[in-house]
Amino acid sequence: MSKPRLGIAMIGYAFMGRVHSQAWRSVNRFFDLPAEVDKTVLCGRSEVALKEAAATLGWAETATDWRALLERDDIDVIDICTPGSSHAEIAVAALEAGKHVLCEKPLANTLAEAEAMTAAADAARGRGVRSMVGFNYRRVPALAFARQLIADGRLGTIRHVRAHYLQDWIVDPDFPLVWRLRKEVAGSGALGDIGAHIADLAQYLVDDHITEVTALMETFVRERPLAGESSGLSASAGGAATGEVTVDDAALFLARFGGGAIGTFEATRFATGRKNAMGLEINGARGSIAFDFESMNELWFHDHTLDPAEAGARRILVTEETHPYLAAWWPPGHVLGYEHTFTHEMRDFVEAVATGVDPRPSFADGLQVQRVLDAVETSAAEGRWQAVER
Ligand code: SOE
Repeated sequence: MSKPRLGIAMIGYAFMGRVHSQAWRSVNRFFDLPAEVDKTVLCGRSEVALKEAAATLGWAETATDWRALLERDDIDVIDICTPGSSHAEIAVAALEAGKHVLCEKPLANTLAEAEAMTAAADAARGRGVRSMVGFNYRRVPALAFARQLIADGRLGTIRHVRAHYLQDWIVDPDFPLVWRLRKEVAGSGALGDIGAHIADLAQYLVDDHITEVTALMETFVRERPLAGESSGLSASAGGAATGEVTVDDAALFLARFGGGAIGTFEATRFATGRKNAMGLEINGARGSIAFDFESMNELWFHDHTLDPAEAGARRILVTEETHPYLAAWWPPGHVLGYEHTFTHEMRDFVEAVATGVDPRPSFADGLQVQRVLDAVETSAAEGRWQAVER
């Protein structure tokens, strides 16, 4: 008997659009799911670029008007892969039209937008309409396994969470003023783009909420060359074609968790030499875990209950078929990559939609992250501890 089908319309086809396309293409090839996805429509603004992208990424049709997609009966899911400035408008309209929504992180550019999106998701849930925010790193097998270890009590009471996300792609002051460096499009800089990932992951792994923060944010390079025609920015009068950077280059914050743990968080695009170094170390009374995305198939685990003569952190290669998601892939030791985390994300989303349950992270989870980001910005601006509202 043929399986139910889910028509996908994806809005945006840059980095996230490309990796989502790969995930939509592979999810039913590697996971036996209760529904099959069709890559039905790729939606964007530029007709020519769109058609090339649809051919390359394997989408059946193209569209330049996302609102028209909400009227189509052959579209079941709206996959939002656009910059944060359009997340709220698209997601709220799609949910109200009865479309399931997968929205890239961060959920929104402002707390108000995230609250509106969460309210729309709550209302839509009552009509069986599902929504999820794309914190893909939750689906790194080593991190899903770490969460299991923590949930099983193997670390005991959590004392410390130490998280960083280190990149260096804008260290060169001549790197142009792309959309990620403009507040009106991105909402914030390193904080919302990569700080959101570690704020979500830390809370997810320890199953606890950040309750207050104190923060420092910095913008090292405040003027950059305009990013060309696509920037939509006009050259400054008379001078060289430069524009103002209106977001943070780096954000650091200390945090308290509701259960008593304390945390240190660093998100920066100026960690010269570190390309996508997202890492965490979590210390508990009975043990610790440590992870670095640049070695994403490995988890370091220290069991403090062992005889000190035999204790110490050991490297677990998270590629056994008993590890999360691994049964779908290769034999032990044949490691996975960044793209697989998105296939896992689509797996969980499709299964949830097809079986009528709410996927995680929900928009409410995304709102909690947005509240942390908002508190970090307030704290950095006012130089004091800031509570994270619930
Ligand atoms: C930032 O450059 C970025 O592309 C993030 O936006 C993604 O969420 C992260 O997975 C990789 O780095």
